[in-house]
Amino acid sequence: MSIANAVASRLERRWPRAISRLSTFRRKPQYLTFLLLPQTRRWLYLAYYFLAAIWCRRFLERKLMSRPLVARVSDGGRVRSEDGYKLFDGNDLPYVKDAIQAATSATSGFDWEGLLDKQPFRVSLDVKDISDPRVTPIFQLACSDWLVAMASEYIGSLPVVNRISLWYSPQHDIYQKGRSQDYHFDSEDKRQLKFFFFLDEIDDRCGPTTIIPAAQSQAIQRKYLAKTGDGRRLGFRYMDEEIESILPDVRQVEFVGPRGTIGAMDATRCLHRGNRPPTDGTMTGRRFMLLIHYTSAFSRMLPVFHRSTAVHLPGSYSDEQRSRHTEILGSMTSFYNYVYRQENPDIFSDLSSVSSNLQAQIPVQ
Ligand SMILES: O=C(O)CCC(=O)C(=O)O
Ligand SMILES: [Fe+2]
Repeated sequence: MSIANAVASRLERRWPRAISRLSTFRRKPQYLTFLLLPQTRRWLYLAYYFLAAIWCRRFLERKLMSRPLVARVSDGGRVRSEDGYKLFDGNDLPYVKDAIQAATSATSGFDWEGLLDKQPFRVSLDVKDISDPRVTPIFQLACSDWLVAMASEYIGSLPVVNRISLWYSPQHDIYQKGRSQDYHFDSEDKRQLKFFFFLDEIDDRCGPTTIIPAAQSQAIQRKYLAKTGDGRRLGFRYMDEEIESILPDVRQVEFVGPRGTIGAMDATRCLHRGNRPPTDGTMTGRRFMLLIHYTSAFSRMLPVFHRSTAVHLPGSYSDEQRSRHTEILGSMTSFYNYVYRQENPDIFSDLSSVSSNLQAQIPVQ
């Protein structure tokens, strides 16, 4: 073995994640902000302003495009900055019922349990085939006025969809420390919103997503950092007892409710965890949700070039609606077309290790 190989394999054993990021960067340099920057709040801001500066015209356009939508968001209908989350009934909101129906019927008879050997407590199935008419109502929901308005108002400009997926967790009693079952922050963007649409009822015994409001979450991070020197990197896991000792009056909000309930959270600003069995062991049921995840168009997840692809949803739409589809879904589509599909195994494929393509999995009836 040459010296260079020996060094490379030693580095790989020591810092496997860092090395695979570097080798992915060599092949996909457009993802420099995603692959190379440390995952701290400060770097999320820097990545955002770096991409916004490079794309300053698009940045202004996206701010302007969001204005008329944002003007329609009522005070009671917005995600407040100090909360960073909102739990509400979606049953009467446009497109929600159709999307829920589409998600349920597209996956009826689907072998969820068959995917569970990879991650025993959660399977996620990406909804990514823009041309599949069975899931068009889900894409229409993702582009709908009320939802895009809510996300724009919170994120600060016309957002993009980062990912749409179906999350299925069986009735289980598995708790693995250090996973998303423990409190953590995510790091996709300085602000982001994940909308969970409940496909079944979720109660406090089926591992609901549990959130600490943004203002309290930030205080916990600051205090924890001051006390231990740890937790600057987003992704750090906080134990429940540590949180309760740092902030005895901490509020822990559970995303529970009947089918059609919507839970929205900013996973960067709110500590959150989920899918944890109750302490006495028995779960009352499975958890089944549709996730529509928005970030800004300048998040560290997005590339510096090849940023968007025109989206043609099946059906007839006005020019204005078509351009909305591309503004919102174009970067997700571009990612799946040009990056995810490439054969070389790399960091992008393990981002979605348990996800599978709906199209490939479900036979067309
Ligand atoms: O509810 C869960 O399973 C945790 C979710 C989570 O960590 C996330 O959506 O970022
Ligand atoms: Fe998370």
